[in-house]
Amino acid sequence: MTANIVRAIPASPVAVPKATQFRRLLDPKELSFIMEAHNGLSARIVEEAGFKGIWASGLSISAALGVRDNNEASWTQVLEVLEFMSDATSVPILVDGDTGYGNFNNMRRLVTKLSQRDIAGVCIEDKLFPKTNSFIGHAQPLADIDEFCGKIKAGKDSQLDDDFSIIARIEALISGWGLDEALRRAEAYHSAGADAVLIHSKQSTPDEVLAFTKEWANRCPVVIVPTIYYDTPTQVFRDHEMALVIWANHNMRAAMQAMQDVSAEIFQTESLVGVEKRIPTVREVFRIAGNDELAEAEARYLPQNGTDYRAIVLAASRGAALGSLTDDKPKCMIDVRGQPILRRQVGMLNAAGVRDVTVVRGYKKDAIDLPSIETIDNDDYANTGELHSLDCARDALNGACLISYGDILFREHMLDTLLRAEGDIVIVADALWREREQSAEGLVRDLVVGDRAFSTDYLDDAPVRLLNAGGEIGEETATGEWVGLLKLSEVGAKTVQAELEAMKADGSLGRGDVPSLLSRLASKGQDVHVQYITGQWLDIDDALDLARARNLL
Ligand code: SPV
Ligand code: MG
Repeated sequence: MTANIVRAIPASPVAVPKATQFRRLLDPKELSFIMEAHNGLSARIVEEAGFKGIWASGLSISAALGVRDNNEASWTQVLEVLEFMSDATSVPILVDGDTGYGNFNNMRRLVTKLSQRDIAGVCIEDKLFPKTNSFIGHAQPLADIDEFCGKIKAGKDSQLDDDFSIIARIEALISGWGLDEALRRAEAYHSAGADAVLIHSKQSTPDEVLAFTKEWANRCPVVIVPTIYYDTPTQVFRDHEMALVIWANHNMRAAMQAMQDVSAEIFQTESLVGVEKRIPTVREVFRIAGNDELAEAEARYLPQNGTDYRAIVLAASRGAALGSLTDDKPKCMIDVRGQPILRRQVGMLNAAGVRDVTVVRGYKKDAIDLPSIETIDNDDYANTGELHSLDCARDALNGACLISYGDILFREHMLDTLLRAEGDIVIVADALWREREQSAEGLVRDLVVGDRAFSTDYLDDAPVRLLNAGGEIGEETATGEWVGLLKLSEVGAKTVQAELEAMKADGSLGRGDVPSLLSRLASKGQDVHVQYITGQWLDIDDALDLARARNLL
């Protein structure tokens, strides 16, 4: 049994085995239906539609592989398709096994392999290998009854699950041998161990099938394929106590029509416009493929790195201390060695795996026109502060994320260190802040106080907790300077969201800055970790900073 397979639609741990589920569908007391599928996608669609079982049609699998229904696909190629179908679904699959791909010996191997792949049952037809589809030509030769019974017995002796089903398909009506021959064969196959008989017909009325079921009187369950007598009301099948109806090829035919239409239209119009709205979205493709499960698994099993984070860059302010350099653009767009500061930062984020970058714009917003960023506007930037900008980006603040000022430059290792740091809220602070030259007059540094100062001790890697942050901190008590970059886990982002709401409620949000939010969190006992760095970053506040930036780079 393939109990360990990871399914995109996981089977419930207490799921009834597929072979047992299928056996229940063969109970004549209630008419059941199985629907054709021919690959993993169509199998999953059948299950999602509500069907309790799947018909792995030989005709459809062949057609989907671009070959004829004449055993042109080898049985192992069919087995490969079945494995995808079985892994993609949790309802049982009945396989169209054609004639068993050879004699009793081929049948033995087939049944064992199907059982190993968690296929619930196989239907074999009493014709000769290589088979031809029953709806082609007339009077195809039938298998010798005894030889076919031997095949059924060999199959039953080879199944690995007691509930695996072998269904004997009787072609006597289709080949023109009549009702008596069909009944004779049904009796023989039943005695040989078949779990059900499939009585096939290519008449446009159900009469001969109904005549068979009446005579047969449910000595074992009856399965039908009403492809040609499709307009028979389903109640008729119920009234005749049939067990199972196979809707045999309708997904393959529907897909063909859809593909023919869409290919013709795109070819003729040389455009996608006419079809885009009437076909499933790419997002729907991801959904049905089970991408959500993969995302959850990645969060569980992959080491955390930048790809789990998005970034919110606060870049709404002008940066007036830079004078005329900011006449036509915000300071984050000032060129430093051939690139705007923000472009450098976004490049750094992208290189660390953070692809999803949202920039909050305000002053001269149209100048922020970098490719591959999302933008959100704080149009009230002149009267509001950083926290209002952050609040504008609250939709992006709904999972693991980095928050960065738009005017800072740093080296790659700083981002790596931050991404590796533990904690739901982690801020980066420069322990060597005293060595940095003071920025322009009147510009306040974002000093912070951690519960421990930076240590050069190799063994000291316990997290440092933030005690306080913000403008009022004296230089004597500060242990670092916040560089304008922090990291939030999903939980941390929720905490920050909640604090923003609280600040909105008490009126302190509007002009608030990030340090004021951090100090509120710290004072409430919230764990905010401080990741110390030692220089090698800068924020661009004035012309002197710009000169330093050139040296840093
Ligand atoms: C199939 O679906 O391949 C079948 C059923 O064998 S039928 O085509 O109706 O014979
Ligand atoms: Mg077939």
